Amino acid sequence: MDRRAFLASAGALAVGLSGCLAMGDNDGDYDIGMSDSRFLPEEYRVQPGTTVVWKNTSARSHTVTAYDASLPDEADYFASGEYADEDAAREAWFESGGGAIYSGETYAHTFEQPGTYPYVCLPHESDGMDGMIIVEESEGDTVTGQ
Ligand SMILES: [Cu+2]
Repeated sequence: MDRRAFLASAGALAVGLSGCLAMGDNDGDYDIGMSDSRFLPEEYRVQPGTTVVWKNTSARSHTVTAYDASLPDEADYFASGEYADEDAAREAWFESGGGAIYSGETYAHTFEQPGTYPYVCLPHESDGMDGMIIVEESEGDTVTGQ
């Protein structure tokens, strides 16, 4: 293999690896990254009792705000800033930036009840920055995208 061919294949490998990183494999201190306008990965599967950690890996501020109308029965509401419900979280964000997760900061929530948990980033809702946590009993893989 000549040098040019080697560099080309090494470049392809690097692209492949960064694709994996974008799906949620990372240095281990968080589960879901927040880029400029996306949760990565957007869909994340865990078993009941798992604590999920979001980290703002961008320069912009974000929130993690559950859609409370869509949560499973008996599920705890969750939002960065620990607001009691979605209305309170929205009001706090739009009045004073409440619940902001600044660059480099993390937010964590433990999911006990099986079901699906759609959530959104309030400042980037119109950009489609939303995600889904799926909590289910499983013997298999707990992470999608592998
Ligand atoms: Cu955002």
